[in-house]
Amino acid sequence: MATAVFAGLVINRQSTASPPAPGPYQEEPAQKPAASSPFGPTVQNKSAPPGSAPKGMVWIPGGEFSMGSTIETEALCGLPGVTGDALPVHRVYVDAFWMDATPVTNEQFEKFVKATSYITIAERTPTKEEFPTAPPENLVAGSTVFTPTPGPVPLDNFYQWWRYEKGANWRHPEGPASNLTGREKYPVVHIGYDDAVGYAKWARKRLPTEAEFEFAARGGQAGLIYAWGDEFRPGGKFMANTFQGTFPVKDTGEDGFAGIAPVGQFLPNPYGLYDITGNVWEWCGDWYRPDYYAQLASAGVVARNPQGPATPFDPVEPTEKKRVHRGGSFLCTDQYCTRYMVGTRGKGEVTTGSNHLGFRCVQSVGPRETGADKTKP
Ligand SMILES: [Ca+2]
Repeated sequence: MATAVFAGLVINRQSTASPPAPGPYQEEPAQKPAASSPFGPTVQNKSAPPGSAPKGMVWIPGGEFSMGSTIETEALCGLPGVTGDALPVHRVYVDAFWMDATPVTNEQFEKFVKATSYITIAERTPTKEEFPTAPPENLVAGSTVFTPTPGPVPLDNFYQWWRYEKGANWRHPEGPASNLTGREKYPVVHIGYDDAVGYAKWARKRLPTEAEFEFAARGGQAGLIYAWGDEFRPGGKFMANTFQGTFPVKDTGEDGFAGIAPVGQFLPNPYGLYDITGNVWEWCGDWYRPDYYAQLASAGVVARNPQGPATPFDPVEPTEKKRVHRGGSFLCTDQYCTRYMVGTRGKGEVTTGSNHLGFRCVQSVGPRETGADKTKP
C-alpha cells in the first residue's frame, strides 16, 4: 500500500430512476428554537427569485441563521463528542443563491468530460515528485474504495475497510471491473476538489461555501439535529441514505439502499434539495480548520457570506491541505460517524476522492457566474 498516495484518505463512498423535479420553495417553514437554545431563529430574505430557476436548481432565499452543532453525542471515527469543530453556534448571513437540487450525477459529469476532455485526479498517474517515499510500483492511478470487513473489527483504524484501488475512478467506482451502466442517475464519485471546481466552472456555477451549504440544508428551520427534524426516523421513515447493520461488516440497507443510491430517492428538504443529507459527502469551497467558527464568533458580529479561513489546518493531519465536506454519506452510522447531523462538519484532503464523495454546485444571483473561485488562494 502506498501510504503516501493513500495519505489524506478521509473516512467518508450505487437503477436509473428519472431525476427528481425540484421541489417547491416554501415561504415560511414554521419552527422556532427553544428559549434556552444557542440557536436563534432563521430569518429568511423575502426577495422573490429573479425569474425562473436554472434547470435542475432550486431557490435558496438566503438570510440570517445560527450555524453549528451542539450535539454532544455526535461521532466521528467512532469517538462520540470529541470533535467540537462545529462550535460555537454563531450567527451567519448568506445572500440568496441557486443550488443544484441533487448532487452532480454520472450523466451530468460525463457531459462535462466529453465537452472538455477533462481527466480527473483519480485518473492521473501519481508522480515520484508528488510522493517521493512511495515505491514505484505503487505510483498507479486509482482511488479509495470502501470494502466491508469479513467480521466485526475495532473501529480504530479505517485502513481495515478502506483500500487504495488501482484503476478506481468516476468511470469505475469500485475498480476496473465496475462501470457506470445503469448508474447514470447516481452521484458521481471519486471526485477531488479541483475536479469539482473544474465541473463547476464549465457549468458556469461554483461550489457552495460551507455557510451556504448549511443554510440551504436547514431549509429555513433553526437548531434542528437533522435537516428534517430532531428524530432520525420520524414516524419510522428513513429520510436519507445512511448505513444500517453492523459497520463496517454488512450494510443491511433497511433504508432501501445497501450502498450508494440514485439521487432523489428520499424526500427533499423544504427548499427542494434532495440528498442534502446522506448518500455522498459533498465538497464545499472553504478550507477546513476546526477553530474557524471560534474565529468568526470572536468577532462579535454576524458573519456575512463567510468564505472559510485563509489557510487550512487539521491538527489530526497537520500536513494535509483539507477542505470542508458536508452532508455525510451512505456509510454514516451512529456506530461510527454521525455526520448526517445537519450542523456537523466533514473534511478531506483536496486530491483525495473516494466512492462516497461527490459534490453539487450553486450559482449566485445576478450575472451568471464567471467561475471565479473566491475561496482559492
Ligand atoms: Ca443505506
